[in-house]
Amino acid sequence: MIAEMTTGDALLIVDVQNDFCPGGALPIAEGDAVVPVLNRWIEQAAARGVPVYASRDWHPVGHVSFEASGGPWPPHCLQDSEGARFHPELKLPETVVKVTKGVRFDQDQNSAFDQTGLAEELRQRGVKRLWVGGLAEDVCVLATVLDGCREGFEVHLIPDATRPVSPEGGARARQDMQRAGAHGLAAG
Ligand code: VGL
Ligand code: ZN
Repeated sequence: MIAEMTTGDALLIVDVQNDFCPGGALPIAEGDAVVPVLNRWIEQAAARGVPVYASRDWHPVGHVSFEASGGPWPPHCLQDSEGARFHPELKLPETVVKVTKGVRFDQDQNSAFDQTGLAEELRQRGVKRLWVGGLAEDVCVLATVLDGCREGFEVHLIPDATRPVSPEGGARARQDMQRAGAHGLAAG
């Protein structure tokens, strides 16, 4: 699949941050297992001149998505914290474009496209096809893939480069992504 990356493609890495990996504030089982897989994709992207985008969850103190504010999640990815840093073994290129989200006081932004201008940026760079991996498969990867399809990109999930918060959520997310027209998902 990696061999298919070519001009007009972009690699979009969603929220591969310490807090979503084992030992973090909102750990996803095997979250860190996506890192070596994504490193191979990053290497291939560099070899083929394919741009790399990396989104990050970047919450203010007391964010609306935190339990104490009535949200579903424990505090995580606080701006400038160790937990908000990209996984230390993720080999992001110097040319990586970071997409910061989750900064609003009044609402969460699960999708990397949500009020970030990312769709416009990608179109301006001539991107037509997106290869997506990262965390979590049933939260921010799902929302990003659905928005990417809606925005008219040909979206390919990299199945071994993502992990869900829950297995059931992951199964539902794969169905939803497939229905939306995303590629890379096994039939059924
Ligand atoms: C995410 C839960 C809360 C994610 C972000 O990146 O998937 N999950 N905030
Ligand atoms: Zn969050």
